[in-house]
Amino acid sequence: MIDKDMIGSANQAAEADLRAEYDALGETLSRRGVDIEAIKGKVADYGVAVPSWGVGTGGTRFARFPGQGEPAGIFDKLDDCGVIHQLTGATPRVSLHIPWDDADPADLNAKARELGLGFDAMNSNTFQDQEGQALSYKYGSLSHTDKAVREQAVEHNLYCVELGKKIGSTALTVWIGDGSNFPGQSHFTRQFERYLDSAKAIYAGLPDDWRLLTEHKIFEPAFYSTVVQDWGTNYMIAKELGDKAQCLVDLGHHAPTVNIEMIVARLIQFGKLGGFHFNDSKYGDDDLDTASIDPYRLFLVFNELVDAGDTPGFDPAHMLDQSHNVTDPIESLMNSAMEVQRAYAQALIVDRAALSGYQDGNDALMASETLKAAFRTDVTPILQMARLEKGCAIDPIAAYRKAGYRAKVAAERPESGAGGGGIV
Ligand code: LRH
Ligand code: MN
Ligand code: MN
Repeated sequence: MIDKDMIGSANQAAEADLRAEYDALGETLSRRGVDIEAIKGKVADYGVAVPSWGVGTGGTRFARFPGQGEPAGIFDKLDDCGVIHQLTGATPRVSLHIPWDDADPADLNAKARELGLGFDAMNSNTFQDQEGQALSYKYGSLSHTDKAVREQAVEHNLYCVELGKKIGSTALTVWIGDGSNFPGQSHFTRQFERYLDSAKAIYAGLPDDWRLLTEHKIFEPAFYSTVVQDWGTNYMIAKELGDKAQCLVDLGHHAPTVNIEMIVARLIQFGKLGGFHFNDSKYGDDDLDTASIDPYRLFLVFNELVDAGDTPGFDPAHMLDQSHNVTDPIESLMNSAMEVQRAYAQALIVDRAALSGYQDGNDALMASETLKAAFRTDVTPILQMARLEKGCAIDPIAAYRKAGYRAKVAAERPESGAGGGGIV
């Protein structure tokens, strides 16, 4: 963890300027009828989960260039996640991926307690074969033509639930790589029927207070067809399974021009928005840092979430899902968590009464400008003040660099191999 005194002294040096900027923003917002303290309170209460797999350096299909001090296993990963939360105060939970993060639940709980972290949704993995695994997922998992493979995949998911129950998780996220690479290779309908049967078996093993989040993805690793390819199929799955089943929207899993915020609105309207994997992309499932390519789109997604506000039972899981190839993953995850908070704060200051009026009056230009007015507002002082008041860093990246955490763990952790490509 980072030395508290170091965070304190860095904050002290920046505090006077921050207070002046916060007060100035408070006056601007108050002229617009917005109470800055209320926004700050909501931002302070907000949390986005970090993916355990995001703290290691990712790779492409071609290569992986590891950084220094890569986490060697889940306990190192949790240490890194602890640092992210200590500095930002924005990431209280970690989302585990099994079997990558499989460990004794007592040890996981002890480590999480020590770091002040909790666990978010469990993620199953039937898109890779693991050492010692009886049957291969080469031709699919939950939708495989062979019943024995499907059963193995179902069992794995139930195992994730069992582990999750012991560490305080209440959701299972299922993403599969099933699909086909050639026209004719798979019978679309029979394949989807098999998937639904398997999903129902998982659903049947879900505790009452759990949710099953199914994640769609347009393509990859299957390139011709994908079983759970879009939000329409995902909605059918959630509808077919029952109330505990909802859809997970990963921002990178859509065709480039798809209107994701509208998908979000549709799923909210029908009670099926279960959660997010935040990231950003230019071409496909690039898993780039959240808001690094299109911050406006992230804002528009949050605009829908805030608009849905207090809809009863509306509680989507918020997670990052990223792969960091050329940056320090801890820095990228801190930045991304702060970008998510920023989009949330900007969405909170949208003048919703005015927007509604412009929508009803068909004033397209002013409706758009109303959103832009919020998006153009620099809410950084709100985020910084929320962090200062929590004892986190006003400037997490600067504090992290000053603390020399990466060099410290590089000296303690074994060097990780370059390897030939990664899956995320
Ligand atoms: C698939 C995905 C899914 C996986 C993660 C590693 O592209 O987004 O969420 O579990 O990446
Ligand atoms: Mn994802
Ligand atoms: Mn993905």
